[in-house]
Amino acid sequence: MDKIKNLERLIAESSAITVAVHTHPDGDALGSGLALAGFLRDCLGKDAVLALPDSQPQSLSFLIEENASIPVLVHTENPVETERRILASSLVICIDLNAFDRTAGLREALAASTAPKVLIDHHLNPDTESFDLVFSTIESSSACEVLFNLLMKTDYLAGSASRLPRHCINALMTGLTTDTNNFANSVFPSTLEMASRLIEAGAERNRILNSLYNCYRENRIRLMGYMLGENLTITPDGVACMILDKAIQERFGFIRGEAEGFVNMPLAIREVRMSILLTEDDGLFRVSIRSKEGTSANTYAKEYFHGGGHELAAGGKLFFPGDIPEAGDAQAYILNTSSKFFRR
Ligand SMILES: [Mn+2]
Repeated sequence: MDKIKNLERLIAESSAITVAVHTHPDGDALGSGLALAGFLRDCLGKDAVLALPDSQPQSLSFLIEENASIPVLVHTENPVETERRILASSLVICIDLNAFDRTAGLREALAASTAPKVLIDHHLNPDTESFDLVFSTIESSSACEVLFNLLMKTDYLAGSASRLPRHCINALMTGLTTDTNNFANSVFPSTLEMASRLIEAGAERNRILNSLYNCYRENRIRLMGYMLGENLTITPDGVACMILDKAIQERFGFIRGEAEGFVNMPLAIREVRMSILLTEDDGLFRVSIRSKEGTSANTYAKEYFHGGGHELAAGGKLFFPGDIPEAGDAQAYILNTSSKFFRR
């Protein structure tokens, strides 16, 4: 049976549907999750909710506010109700993640659910075993793009983006914009075609850009200046490294998500081949890695940071004690592992 028809049948047979996304939700996770839940509710009349492992960063609160008609359950705030809802759903759709592992507190309930499970994603190595139906396109800018192409093929939309409610159109445009770093990375012909069709259908791009990029707290810009001006180091191999430790976080009143995008900036330096941002958490650093064509951020993340991701954009973790004795040894670890990495 045609996969789209299969998805439409699963949706038609379900009343309570839960859409789930990855932990520390970004613009693509929230945008695709809200657009899908919105489509299911407003276009198909389903009882659809969005389940988040934890809440969104402040900079994306505008998306939740603009989609206020969609019920959102946050596991860290309301674990019992969130898990109960997942277990009571007759269909579960995971979007913008490749495995249950990426959903932190939602993981157990997702794995325990006996409902049919659908995956819609663009990450490498989807865990196809855990799902009944998988729509995974690696050659795609974002989960929003994979979702958009699916939605366009449904009987309800029949190729017409303008039949989507405005809040869905804006949510899709938001994820498309953030996952491509405002159309700088991972842009395929289909990406620009989607953008064009969304704008034609009424996407409010100027307002979205303003909400995304011109509404930060002053702290973020001061912190950015400090990280690039004082903290940045560059190894002889062309690996740029910034370490946002607890002391710096305190000094700048840092809140989670506020360093979004910092890791891309050192790539602007000609000699830099790869850029790494370490953000200290309890007993570990969250590691974000970006690379230029010819260097695999994904391989480096896999080999040294228990992580992975896309070829030029990946992430992982660095534990202490464990990978390094203490937080202060992070810099030496980067120097060591990156020089090994480039001398293989
Ligand atoms: Mn994504």
